Amino acid sequence: MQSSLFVQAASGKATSRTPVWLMRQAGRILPEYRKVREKAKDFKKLVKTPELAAEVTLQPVRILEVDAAIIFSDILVIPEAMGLNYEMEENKGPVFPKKITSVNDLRGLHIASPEELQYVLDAISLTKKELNGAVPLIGFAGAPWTIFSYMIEGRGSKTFSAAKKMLYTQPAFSHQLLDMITESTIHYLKAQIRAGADVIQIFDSWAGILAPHQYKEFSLKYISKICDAIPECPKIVFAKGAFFARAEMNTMNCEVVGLDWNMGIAESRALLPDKVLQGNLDPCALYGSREDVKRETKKMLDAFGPSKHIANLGHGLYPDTEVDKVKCFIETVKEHNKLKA
Ligand code: 1CP
Repeated sequence: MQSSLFVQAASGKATSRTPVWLMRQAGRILPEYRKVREKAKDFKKLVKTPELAAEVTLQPVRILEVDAAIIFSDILVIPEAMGLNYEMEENKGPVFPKKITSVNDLRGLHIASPEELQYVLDAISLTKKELNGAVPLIGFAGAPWTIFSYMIEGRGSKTFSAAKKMLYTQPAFSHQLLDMITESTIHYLKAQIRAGADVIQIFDSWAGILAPHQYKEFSLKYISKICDAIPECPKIVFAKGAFFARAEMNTMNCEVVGLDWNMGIAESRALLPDKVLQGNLDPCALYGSREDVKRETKKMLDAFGPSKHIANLGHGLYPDTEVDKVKCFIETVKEHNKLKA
């Protein structure tokens, strides 16, 4: 797998063309996914059944012909393994029946051991076997700050004000919980790599709601700790909305930095000269016509240039995106670069 286009690019090496994959490539945009999802009845059953998780991981490789697979799971498996159970409400998203409200609640939590997430590791081993070297497999975890936010809020939120309140009112407790999540995540990611993950991505989906000084203290510090602890494979850090932290991210121990669509490409190159960049087409650009998709994709590719780039969206695919437009995005990336080679 070291020789694959995607791993080469993620390691900072030159490639014959830009590799492409999409965040949330496995999921509701594919009718084939919805069928398996119906069979599994609920989301957690799908995540916890390695055969089904492997099947939906492979679907975008087969149907969309992306250059990498990402293991089908969720970032919320970590809080669950630490002792905080979540439920996935149909068409609503994740909900924690019990949430963390004070330091007393830490008594019910522990640092997760990889055995508690054996179902993910089994899904990774099985997927690797079935991929049979076709494309590499990405393992992933949420960044400690994003996981912390869900554990405090108990669900998604527009402002995450309860989680932010904790940082202001109980910083010592916040650090204690962030440390536990970080330790759990390091063990978990290392186990994913042992099970076969070729590259890992850290999702900091709620990075952008913090002020820069808080982001440095309560998020970047912990992402750095994870990156420092994992020399085994290339690491991608995607911190949605953290445009203010790009200069700091250039010194972090990761090979790739993911950009969202708000982050200017030329400006990001200047702030992150040592990193491979991943991204960053607005997922809404895929609502346009095929011509629109081609034009927007080429514009993005030209702005990044032919090297040190992994093509992706600036965040996950929206569920109502047409499969044909996603294919158009992928084909454009593959062809545009071939013309240049
Ligand atoms: O009905 C369904 O099938 C549930 C929808 C769904 C899916 C397909 C959820 C619920 N999670 C997933 C899978 C998933 N989640 C993957 C693997 C699929 C792939 O990428 O191809 C990954 C990488 C995630 C990661 C994840 N889960 C993130 C980080 C990435 C991001 O989009 O920012 C986050 C924030 C979550 C939490 C979560 N899980 C599901 C939802 C709807 C949410 C977001 C809730 C919110 O808005 O706060």
